[in-house]
Amino acid sequence: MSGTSWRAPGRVNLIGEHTDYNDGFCLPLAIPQGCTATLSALDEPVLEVASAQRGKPVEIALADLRPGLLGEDGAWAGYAAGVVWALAERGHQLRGLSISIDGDVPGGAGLSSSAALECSVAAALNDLWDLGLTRSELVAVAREAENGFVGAPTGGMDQLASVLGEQDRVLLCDMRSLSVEPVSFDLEAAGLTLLVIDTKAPHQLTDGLYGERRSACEQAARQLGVNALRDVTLEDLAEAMGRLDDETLRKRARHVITENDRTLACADLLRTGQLRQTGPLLTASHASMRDDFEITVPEVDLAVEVLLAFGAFGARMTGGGFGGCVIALMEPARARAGAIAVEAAFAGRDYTLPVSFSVTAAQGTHKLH
Ligand code: GAF
Repeated sequence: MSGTSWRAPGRVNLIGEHTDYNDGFCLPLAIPQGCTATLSALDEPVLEVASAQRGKPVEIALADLRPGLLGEDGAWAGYAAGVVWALAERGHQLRGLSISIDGDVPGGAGLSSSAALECSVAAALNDLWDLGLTRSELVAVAREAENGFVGAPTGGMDQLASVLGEQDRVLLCDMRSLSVEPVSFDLEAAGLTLLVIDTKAPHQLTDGLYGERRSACEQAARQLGVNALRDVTLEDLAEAMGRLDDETLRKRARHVITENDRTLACADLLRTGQLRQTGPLLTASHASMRDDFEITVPEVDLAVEVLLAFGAFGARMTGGGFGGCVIALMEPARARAGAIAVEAAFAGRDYTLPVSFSVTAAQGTHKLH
């Protein structure tokens, strides 16, 4: 049976959190961890999804494919099935299909295991069915799977990073125009490590908290009379704060407005090779997520605090929040000691032990064979 195999990466977001659905800016990098999707045609009009990390494969009659079809047990397969559904919604003719996935992005850690899955399947299907979709269309299809089929109201950064990622580059993403500028991020040349601590505090984007933050931002934009919070700049911050009638809305909006500014400032530093100097912006981003956007948890705050005490130039939570991973920009010689210190601090509080590793900026979605 002839088939095709594509690999799509997870991502770390260097800075620019919860800005994507506000039409703002973010600065993600694709990471070496990812998902491989191997697809082949089936004669029967069914979709089979199997995963090396899961038990029983899921089988769906193509005629039945619709959001809400998969129960809790099969929910993991929804990210793959959702891509097939999104293509049908765009008018593509469905054919019998077997999808086999194998991934090494830790799930629920805020590193976009779901986008890696969606993007690997979208790219492989584009190839298998010879659909001729552009990379931007792949991003859109993967995002439609997540928003329309899985039902997670996410903003599109993750799929953009997974498809367009480049080695030793971060992507400055303008989430209004969806334009992407690759910016140099050569950690080795700068003598730095990007340490990731998976705090193991679980995060879930389909639960209400992410959607709640998104609604608050939309409400703040409406009160300010702008299309999206992207339209409020740092110069307008004080005036905007005065016009919002509620303290929670003021905090949510302040995070997004200042975060957009920090993201652009970070890209400016990287363009001139000042990688180390981005540290204070990362740490300020964390404080804003903790105090204004209120999406951090004690495990994440503790990891940031310990890493800064161990010489990190900057540290912050990455991803949607309410748990997940912390990143820290460090000298390689200090990273190991920092990771051990975080473990010790977690043990002292009876938290689940974290897992640490370093990442570099890796290639985006590509064909394996
Ligand atoms: C999650 C979402 F999927 C992204 O769209 C983005 O909003 C991110 O959280 C927060 O920056 O990864």
